[in-house]
Amino acid sequence: MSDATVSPEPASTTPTEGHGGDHAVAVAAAHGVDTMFTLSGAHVFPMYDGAVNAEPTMRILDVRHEQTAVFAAEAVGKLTRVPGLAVLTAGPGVTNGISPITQAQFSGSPLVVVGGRAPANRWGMGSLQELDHPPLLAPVTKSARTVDQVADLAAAVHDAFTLAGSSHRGPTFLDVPMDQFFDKATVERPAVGPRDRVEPDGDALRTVGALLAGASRPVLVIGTDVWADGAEQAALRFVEETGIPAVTNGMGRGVIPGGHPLLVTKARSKALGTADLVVVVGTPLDFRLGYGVFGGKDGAPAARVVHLADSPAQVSGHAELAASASGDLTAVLEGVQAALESAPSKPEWAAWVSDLQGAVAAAVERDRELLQADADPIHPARIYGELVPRLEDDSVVIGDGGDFVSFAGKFVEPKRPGGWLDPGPYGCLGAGLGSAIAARLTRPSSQVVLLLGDGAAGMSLMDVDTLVRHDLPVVMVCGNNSAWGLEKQPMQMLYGYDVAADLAPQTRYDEVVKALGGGGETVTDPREIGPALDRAFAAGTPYLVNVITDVNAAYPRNTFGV
Ligand SMILES: Cc1ncc(C[n+]2csc(CCOP(=O)(O)OP(=O)(O)O)c2C)c(N)n1
Ligand SMILES: [Mg+2]
Repeated sequence: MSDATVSPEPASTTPTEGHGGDHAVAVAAAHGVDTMFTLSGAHVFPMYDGAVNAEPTMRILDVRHEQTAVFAAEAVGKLTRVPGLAVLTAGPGVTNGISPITQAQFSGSPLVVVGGRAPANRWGMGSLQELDHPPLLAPVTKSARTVDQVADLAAAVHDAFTLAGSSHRGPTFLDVPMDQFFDKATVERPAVGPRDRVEPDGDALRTVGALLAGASRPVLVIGTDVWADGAEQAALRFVEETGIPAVTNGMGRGVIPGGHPLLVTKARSKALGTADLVVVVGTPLDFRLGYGVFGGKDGAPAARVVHLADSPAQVSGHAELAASASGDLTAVLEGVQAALESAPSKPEWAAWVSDLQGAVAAAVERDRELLQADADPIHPARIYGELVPRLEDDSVVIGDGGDFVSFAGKFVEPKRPGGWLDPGPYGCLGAGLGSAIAARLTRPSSQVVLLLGDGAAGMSLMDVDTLVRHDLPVVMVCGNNSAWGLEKQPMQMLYGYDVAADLAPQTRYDEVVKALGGGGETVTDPREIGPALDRAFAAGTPYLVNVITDVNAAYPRNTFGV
């Protein structure tokens, strides 16, 4: 899988004979796909036959639960910015994929899902797994359709990839009746061209430039779509050349490298609370950003808000905006920068920046104590105190869990973009193993670290079997507080008691991994975390470090996301 936005190989434009799977695989390959993620089912056998007979063959990565197949394909889309491909059998295969498909819709991840479907010539007679999928999928995809004729399949797959990979990105779904899938047709396979880029409106960019030129305490918020749209270099230039302080979230993390003097994520609350202008680029103004209401902290007036998005429909409809612009995000950022630089007066932000840098330094100092905590039982922060210094610049870090992953968000500041995967605004537990499979495949020489809450671990750990069968070594770290911690603490706060929040004490998830053919160990002494991580990185097999942590060391949060 290449990190490309344009297919390297146009498909053949001379008519080609083949069954449905041959055509679908050829078109997917022309769009840059080299792996399909799947779990077996006869309804989709033509896809496998197409993959086996393709030249070159397409890799079939078979998993133990369809959610893992779709989470893996979604993560391929996030990591490579080429839509990932999941192939799900009819009925339960498709319905098992619905949560991760929805997650892709919420995160704007490019993803194509091909489903099997009961045969058309028996429709209504009650054949096995006969379910009409598109009505279920329509609300959570960019498009969901049945391809009724094998002769239409190549064009339909082409459309599905084009739509999934175009701003604002997201999942597309199609299913194919079994009798048509196995049938043959001679068709022209569509050629794949470069992706359309939408030019932003020049006046809108000039308005944003003027607002910035008049601001005394601006902040730039950089979100997932900056990475997804390939605008990470434009964003870094914007920050470095204008001197604006920046906060990152989602896959925007790493666009401004950890430790950069203009990265003020660690002083986020002060930055967003006392700014006079907040420019948000490439992420919705949702609960993660206080619904787009900024300023007001320590007596500061409300901030003006600018929303820059990859497409018009992404511009916030609920927030009160001083200005907005949409289109190709490189063009948006370059246009705003040019407008700012040609403004008659140069804004002076140095004092504001140094104020925020002071707050960052204070936060780093406060964090130091937690990161070195030698409490017994182990404080989860200590795990990050040991992990972060061991991370290489190109590592891929994946979070799947509650509080344990919130701590990761606080302490892990990626050095490069495209190396941080979290569930995004849908917040679906269970993405971990699928994401790790995708990361290992697409970043073969990088460290891949999967951070698992013990609750989240239970949702996908069986797919360690997939890591083992396909020889995909990753390091898993389980923050094992024997509870659904992120739910236990709020329930205690609201009711003074909790139910349905405890898990069995100190479960040996490392033994589960060993039973499936990987390695692992349990750690109860904080001094043993570092050496255990070293063994995990050196193992060359899937390896889980099961760290028993303090259930009372809850993440200090001030919002439950509603
Ligand atoms: C599929 C799904 N089910 C339930 C939830 C609700 N939920 C959010 S965080 C959380 C607790 C996670 O526990 P764990 O993975 O052990 O992490 P911890 O908070 O204990 O660190 C739960 C149940 C969810 N987000 N997704
Ligand atoms: Mg837990």
